[in-house]
Amino acid sequence: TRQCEGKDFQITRLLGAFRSCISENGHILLKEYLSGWEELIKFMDSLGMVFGFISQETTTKINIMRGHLTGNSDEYHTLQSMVRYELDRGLVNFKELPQDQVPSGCRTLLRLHRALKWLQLFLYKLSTSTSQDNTGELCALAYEKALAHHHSWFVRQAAALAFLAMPPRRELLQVICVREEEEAQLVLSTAAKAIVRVYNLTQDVYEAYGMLELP
Ligand code: 1PW
Repeated sequence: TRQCEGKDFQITRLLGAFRSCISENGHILLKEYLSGWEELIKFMDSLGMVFGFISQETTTKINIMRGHLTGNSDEYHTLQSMVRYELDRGLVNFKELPQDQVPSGCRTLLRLHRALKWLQLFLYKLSTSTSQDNTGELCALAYEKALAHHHSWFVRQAAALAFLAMPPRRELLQVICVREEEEAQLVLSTAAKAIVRVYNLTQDVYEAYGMLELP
């Protein structure tokens, strides 16, 4: 069994990161946002090899963002400052990019943002689920609703395979480090609510700048 300490995935850490990534004036702090994603990677990795591809793809996106943050920590301090910076410099990539160029922060974060909707729906479904529910099915439903239409056929097949191999609910709750049913419901719905706030604030920014469809 898992120890639920130290380097293992902890949902409280995920919650902490997605809570603290909202600044007082409602801006999204990128460093905290990315640390939430890093915790999520640990979650996916503890679900086994079949999540390897999804986890790898996510890591690639996080590394692109880290690259931007490293060179220009002021410009990439918040989502809002990043959008302003990349727009001012013409760095957003409103058109398809040549393979050898580093994708923009706006374009890369949009991928993570869309995936966050999936996670949020999944956590919500899990919070209202019972011992009879199949976690893979819940995950697949959330994916179909939130994310599948943004993905290629190939990626959708890989996702479908991963869902088939999702651990049963009891085991999954252990991965999340909750033992009691009531605790599980509370922790999961709290996390889903925290993520929905981050999602909505981010969505507003992308919408305001007409950037919801960056290629
Ligand atoms: C069980 C918990 C589920 C929570 C998962 C949240 C992570 C979701 C990441 C999805 C990644 C799927 C594979 C990636 C495919 C890429 O094609 C896609 N990337 C993302 C992050 O959606 C689009 O990137 P691209 O190809 O336009 O550069």
